[in-house]
Amino acid sequence: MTLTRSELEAHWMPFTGNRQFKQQPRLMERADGAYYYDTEGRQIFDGLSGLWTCGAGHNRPEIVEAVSRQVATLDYSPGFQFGHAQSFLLANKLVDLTPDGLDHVFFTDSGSETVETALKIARAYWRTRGMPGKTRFIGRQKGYHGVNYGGIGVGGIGFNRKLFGQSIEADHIAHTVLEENRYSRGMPELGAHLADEVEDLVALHDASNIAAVIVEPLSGTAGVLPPPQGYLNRLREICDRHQILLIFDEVITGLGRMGSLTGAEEFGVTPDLLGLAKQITNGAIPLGAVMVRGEIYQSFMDNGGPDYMVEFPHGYTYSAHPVACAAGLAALDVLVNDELVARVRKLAPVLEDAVHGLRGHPLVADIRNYGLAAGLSIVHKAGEPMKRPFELGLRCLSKGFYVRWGGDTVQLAPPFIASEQQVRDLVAALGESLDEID
Ligand code: PXG
Ligand code: PLP
Repeated sequence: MTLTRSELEAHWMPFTGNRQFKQQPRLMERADGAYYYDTEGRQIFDGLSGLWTCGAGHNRPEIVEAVSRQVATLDYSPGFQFGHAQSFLLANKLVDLTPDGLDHVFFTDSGSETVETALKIARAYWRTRGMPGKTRFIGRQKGYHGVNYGGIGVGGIGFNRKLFGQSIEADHIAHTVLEENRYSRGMPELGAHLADEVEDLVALHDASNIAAVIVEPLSGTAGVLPPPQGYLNRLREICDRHQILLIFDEVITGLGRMGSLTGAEEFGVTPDLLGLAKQITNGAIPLGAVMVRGEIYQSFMDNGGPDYMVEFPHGYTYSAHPVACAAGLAALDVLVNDELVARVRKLAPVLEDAVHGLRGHPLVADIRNYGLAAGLSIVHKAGEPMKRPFELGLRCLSKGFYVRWGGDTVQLAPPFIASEQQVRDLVAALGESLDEID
């Protein structure tokens, strides 16, 4: 189906140049496995797994069936004061798949809600412990934690904040992109010391005023920034020393992309709260989750008053939506049964070798990768800093490859089910596109 120019007007599209899009729309019609098919009948390789969501490939029959069955059986059930079995089964599965100690799950509908929920749990937890002064948050430059007010407060991408005025107050430690680490394969060597900036903020505010540090173990949106060796361990030590909670936002890194079930597992550091979304349903239905350490949950239970009282006044109409939970159960079964995490580990060196083959191109300023994710920084065009990545995206599309562009970066995150040849072809299309722009 094609739409006229006027039919495109009403929908104000998210994170999109609406004026350009509506002149030159890019409309997907259907998808299958690692491919999209657009309204012009083009086959397009999905080089970002949707928006980092669809690692198991599109339209998985197991997920389609589970969703269809659930929507026809129990389409909705009140999430407050009532329950249904799927959410408990899914919570148990998530507890099994994530590091020991993360024993409870609070469901949300997106990554942004996951972040807001984690921030609220952190502050409220300290109140349950009799430390109401611990309210400040520490985020990181270049961090992306969704688009709601808490998330942009702790987030560190100026473009996503500057229009919106006052948010929650937060300090930001330095990002981990260092000149000396350019073209690192996997975790860069230098930069663990950057975690020590948390100590400076403790000296400034005192730990009695700080609730939590929140980071993405690997920053995705900012252009795939893997953590420097030892950095996350150092953050964990500092947080422990000062009784500050550590939150990992694993909306992108969670559930396979890093070559382990979580970034926490891959990098060997367990946070107090761990946020998931995206891959949790393989993108089929919106769902997010906050994984919570046992002691935190218990503190709410112990301080909740009479047992009919609500211990945590928080939740969304669609928290633990039955159809989303059914999708989640099916998607996690696919992830485990098809051994997709092992598949990521196998493909990661293929992507690494291919993408680092673009080093030396005059328009490439840096290349980074980890697991099945890679980011390239593109040399700015004088006066038009974000133009080249956009042009690259369109060039790749014309060759039948979808990649993500944003800021001064281009990102690749192919589906876990991709073949080695498909991964090489994706990078080759990007290489050709680099040759075609000025
Ligand atoms: N935290 C992190 C670490 C994320 O990557 C969110 C929170 C917010 O999730 P929702 O579901 O509210 O969008 C995200 C989302 C991209 C891209 O291409 C990344 C995200 C979303 C859309 C595009 O880098 N990250
Ligand atoms: N606004 C109004 C007027 C509402 O009644 C509700 C929920 O009942 C919300 C916002 C929040 O919606 P949700 O629970 O889907 O986040």
